[in-house]
Amino acid sequence: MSDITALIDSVRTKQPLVHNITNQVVINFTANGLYALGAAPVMANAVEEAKEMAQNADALLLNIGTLTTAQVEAMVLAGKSANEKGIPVVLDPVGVGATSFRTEAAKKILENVKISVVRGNAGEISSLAGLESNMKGVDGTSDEDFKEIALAAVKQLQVPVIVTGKQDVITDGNQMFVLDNGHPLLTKVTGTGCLLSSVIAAFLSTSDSIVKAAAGAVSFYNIAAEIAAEHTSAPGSFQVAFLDALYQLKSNVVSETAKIEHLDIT
Ligand code: ATP
Ligand code: TZP
Ligand code: MG
Ligand code: MG
Repeated sequence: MSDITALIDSVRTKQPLVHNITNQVVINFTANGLYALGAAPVMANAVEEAKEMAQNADALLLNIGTLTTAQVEAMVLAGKSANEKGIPVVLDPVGVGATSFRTEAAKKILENVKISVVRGNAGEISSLAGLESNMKGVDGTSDEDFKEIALAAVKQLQVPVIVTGKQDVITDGNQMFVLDNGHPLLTKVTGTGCLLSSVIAAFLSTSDSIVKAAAGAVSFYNIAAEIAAEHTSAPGSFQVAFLDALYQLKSNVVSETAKIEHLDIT
């Protein structure tokens, strides 16, 4: 897709500020990843400032990975504020289905905030769609086909959905992208899904098409992982090489390397 080049260039020119309300595991990695690719991070969790910070941002990321009751309140306040401003809001429903607290929190956020896109692994998205899911903590799988899971979730939630894994499926119910880049080492470093959701938020802030921006973001991210894996085969050095690749990866290389299948499903 040739417009991926323009999309990546516009993110790097605009340097969008992503307001992250995210989990304690991935705060540092997320901030460094956003800086590396050319965006900017701010982490602000407090109920007292969530609304105001969202007004300063270009995109909002809500991630339920290490949730507290106060954080759910902050997410709803920030989400409503982002909706008023008209900036994109990405929901990463980490571990949804693993506990009823997470499931109720995700439901509350989806009921109160207009979410631009939900991104999760197959288990998480299956759980939101009301399908069978196998959650092992925050890692989730499903025996269902990723395309079916994504379409069931869009139908259930009425929100565009991204299911990530070996392949990635992005759909709003009208168009579908099936992506085939990436590397298994991404699953050996915690927070790679969480950072991806923040990267998608950054990309959404520079585009009118949610599904196209998401396809560009996921392709960019997964090609950076492929390049990082050319330099190492172990998780610790991969994490460092991956941040470097996010920084160095040229937009035209992404266009040339992206494996994207576009399906019209209307
Ligand atoms: P989990 O909680 O199971 O780790 P997650 O939220 O971290 O899930 P993943 O589905 O692991 O999210 O996706 C994170 C990134 O890793 C995505 O860019 C995805 O495309 C990529 N990815 C995941 N599994 C593979 C794989 N087996 N091969 C290639 N890329 C993968
Ligand atoms: N536990 C709660 S949040 C979290 C863990 C391990 C990080 C999950 O990150 P990701 O990106 O979903 O692998
Ligand atoms: Mg992961
Ligand atoms: Mg995750």
